[in-house]
Formats: sequence, C-alpha cells, structure tokens
Amino acid sequence: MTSTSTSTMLSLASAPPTASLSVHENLKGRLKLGGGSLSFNKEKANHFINTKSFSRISMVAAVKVSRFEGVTMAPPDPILGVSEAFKADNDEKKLNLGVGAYRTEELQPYVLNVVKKAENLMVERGENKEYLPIEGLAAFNKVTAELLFGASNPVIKEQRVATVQGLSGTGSLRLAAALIERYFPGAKVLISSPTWGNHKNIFNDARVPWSEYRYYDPKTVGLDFDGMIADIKAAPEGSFVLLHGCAHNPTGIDPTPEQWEKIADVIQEKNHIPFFDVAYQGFASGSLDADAGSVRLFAARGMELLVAQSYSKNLGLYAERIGAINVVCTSADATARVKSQLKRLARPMYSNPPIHGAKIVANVVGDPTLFNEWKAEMEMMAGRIKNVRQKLYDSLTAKDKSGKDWSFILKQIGMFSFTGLNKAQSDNMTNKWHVYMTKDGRISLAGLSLAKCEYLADAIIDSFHNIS
Ligand code: PLA
Repeated sequence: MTSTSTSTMLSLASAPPTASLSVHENLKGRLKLGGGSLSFNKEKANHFINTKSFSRISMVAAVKVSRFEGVTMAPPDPILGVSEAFKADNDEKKLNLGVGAYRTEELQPYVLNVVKKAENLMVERGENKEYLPIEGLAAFNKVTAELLFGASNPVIKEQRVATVQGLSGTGSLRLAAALIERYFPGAKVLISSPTWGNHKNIFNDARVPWSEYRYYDPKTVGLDFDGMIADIKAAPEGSFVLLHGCAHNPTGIDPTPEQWEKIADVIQEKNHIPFFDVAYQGFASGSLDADAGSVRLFAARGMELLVAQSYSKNLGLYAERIGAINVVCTSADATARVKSQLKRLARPMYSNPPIHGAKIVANVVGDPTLFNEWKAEMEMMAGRIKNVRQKLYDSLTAKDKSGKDWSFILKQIGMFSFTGLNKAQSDNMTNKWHVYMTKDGRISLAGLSLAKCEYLADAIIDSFHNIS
C-alpha cells in the first residue's frame, strides 16, 4: 500500500500542471476502488500535495517533497567529525589531535610490521573468504581471551568465559548492551563522568538506562575517588558498572591497584556487575599484562563480569573492526548459555563478523615469534607517546611564565591528555592555531610529533591565558 501511494505521488509530481487536473480526477476514481488506501493517501497527501479548490473540482499543484522531510540533520560526531574538519583545512601548520589514532614521528599512519607479516602469511596460505561462524574465528576467540585473562587463568581453564568476536570495541560493547537489555530489563549501567562520548550513544540506542558516577576532579586534575565510590554505592543493587580497564578516555587517569581493590569491594557489596571496556591494552604502560591487571583482579575474586576488547589501537587494526566481547560466568553451563544468546543477538544484527582482522590477531597473538615482535612494536608506540608527553610538558613549563603547574600532563597515561581547556579555549586552538581536538579539551598525543610540541605549547598557552 505504501509503495502504491509513493508511485501515485511520483506520477503527480512529474505531471505537467495542466495534466494534473485530469490525473487527479482519474486517481480519485481509482482510489475509491482502493477502499482503505483512500483514507491513508488522503492523510499522507497533505504533506506532499498542495490542493486548491476551485468550485467543484480541485486542482493539484505538484510539489517534489521528500518522504524523508521529517528527518532532521544530525550533528557531526564530536570525535570523528573533528577528522572531517581537519581534512577541509588547507593550512600547512594544521595538526589533528582529535581521534585517537597512532601516527609516526612524521605524522603518518602506521601499519605494524607484525601485521604485514601476518597478512603475507595469509596470502601465501591462500586463505579463503568463507563466512565465519556467528561467534567468529575460533582461533581468534581463544587467543583474545588468553591475552586478556592470561592463558593459565582459572576462568579459561574452567571454561567460564563466553567469548564472541565483535565488530571491534564499539560493536562488542553494543552486543553486550543488547544482552543487558534482553536479560536484565530495567538494569542501569553506571558510566564515568566524563567518558568516551560513544558510550552514551551505545546504551541509548540499545535502550539501556544509564547514569553517571563521579570520576574526574577538575580541582586536583585527578581521580575523584571518594565521589566514585559513593556513587557506585548509591546505585540500585545489581547495576552494571562500566569501567575503563586502563588508560581512561578522555582523562588519562586510572585508579591505583589499591583503589581497584576498593572499587571491587563496593561492586561486590552491592551485587553490581562490572563491565570493562578494554580499548588500550598495552598502550597505557607498554605492557599487555600490566594493562589487563584491573580485569584480572576482578576475575581473581570469582566475580562475574563483562569485558569488551579492541585491537584498533594496540595492533593498529582500526579499519578492520576487530575485537571481542567476553562474559565471565560462575559456571561453564551458564557460560555456554550466555554465548548462545550472544550469537542469537549477533545473527540478526550483522550475521557474522569479518575474517581478515581475526586472522591477523590469531596469527600474531598465537605465534610466539610474532607475539614477541608485536610486544616490541607496541613498546615502541607507547614509548613515542611518552616522549611527546614529556616534550610537551617541558615546552609548556619553559614557555609559560605564569607559574601554572602543568605536571598533570605527566601523570596522565595512554594516548590522550586531558588539558583542562574549555570549549571556547578548544575553539581557539582550532580556529586560530589549526589544532584540531575534541571540545572537551582532550588532545591525542598519538597524533603529535616531537617537532610539533613547541608549536602546540604556544597554542595551549595562548588559549589558556587569553581566552576565558
Ligand atoms: N572504547 C573506548 C574507551 C575508546 O576510546 C574507543 C575508541 C573504543 C571503545 C572503540 O574503538 P573501536 O570500535 O575502534 O575498537 N576511541 C577513539 C575512536 C580512539 C572513536 O571515537 O571511535 C577515540 O578517539 O576516542
């Protein structure tokens, strides 16, 4: 019926004005025969056809109006929209510190050598492009859970981890959100304030209610630990608590191991379920094991938990969309059932995941030689970020005569620095200095070179002191 009315509109719209009279008259006759379709068309037609009455006949003025007239323009994405604006800027001083994507000292994208080696292996072996099972590549799921928990972890030995390959970190979070929506209706997800902007979108789209817990204290430019604990305590029993496993985005501030223990205490006390987002394993400290410490600490307590993983950053596989969702349960039996439901949720969403990135990860993580080479390359990447962090701090301290303490930059870890610049100051960074960054004051140090640190320090000092 809808398609009939659409073609009706199109024929009216393309009819010459003189013809529209007879077309309309004819249609009226035909539409009467259509019964129910008449009232539908009349209602809808108001949006598409201007009708003027002249005595007994009505004249139709054809107007080409879209059926999508009610669709409003979406705002640009606060992170990925920054890259689009950067591309449109022709100034040669421009710097893209928006999205968290690793660049070389020459500010070029970097494909890891181990990735190239793994890809060569795949070509040599003449691997096919058949569909993967819904849960993804078995060899990938095995190594990814082992990388996260450690191969000898009891949760793996006892088959208590349901691992399903996802569309990178984002898709894995989305799948977990769908599981929460289906099996824990009404349960709330607590997210840190601030957090990665897309978390809110993910839970909104999955229709999972969320609220925020305090995390960042602008006064100390550090963790508001007491606020965090109080808010997790105050949440309804059985809530999900979203935690950044390491390298908190956007603040770069992580709890200490002692603080993680206290967070775990409160979560256990309140019967909450921890939900980790691990998008930067290996990027916070340069060590894969150290960066999985928070997740392993919770798992060692026998807690049930969820972990979304991403290989975008640590293996530089951004566009391959490779990651996983892991659900740790108390029994192997529950684990099998949870996995079956994750598959059931994935099938109508995207059917099954892409193979290329999964094979790369399986080849690199599953091969001792490539694995060691990967660790060295990751240390190199994490090391370069630490070097620019230090140089930026040195440049700010040398150039800024106001006595402001910039040492918070050195305390933050991971790809980002949360500068404390407000929206107006961030706008000045972009409009005057061609430094592209998110409006919350976050800069990606992975997109900065040693050579550009002084320029960036000038831009920050100007924006901080001259714009309120
Ligand atoms: N979780 C966190 C905390 C992230 O920062 C990101 C990526 C993801 C998940 C998802 O990454 P993935 O889907 O590629 O695996 N955050 C980036 C990119 C690096 C982005 O916004 O998509 C960022 O600039 O914040």
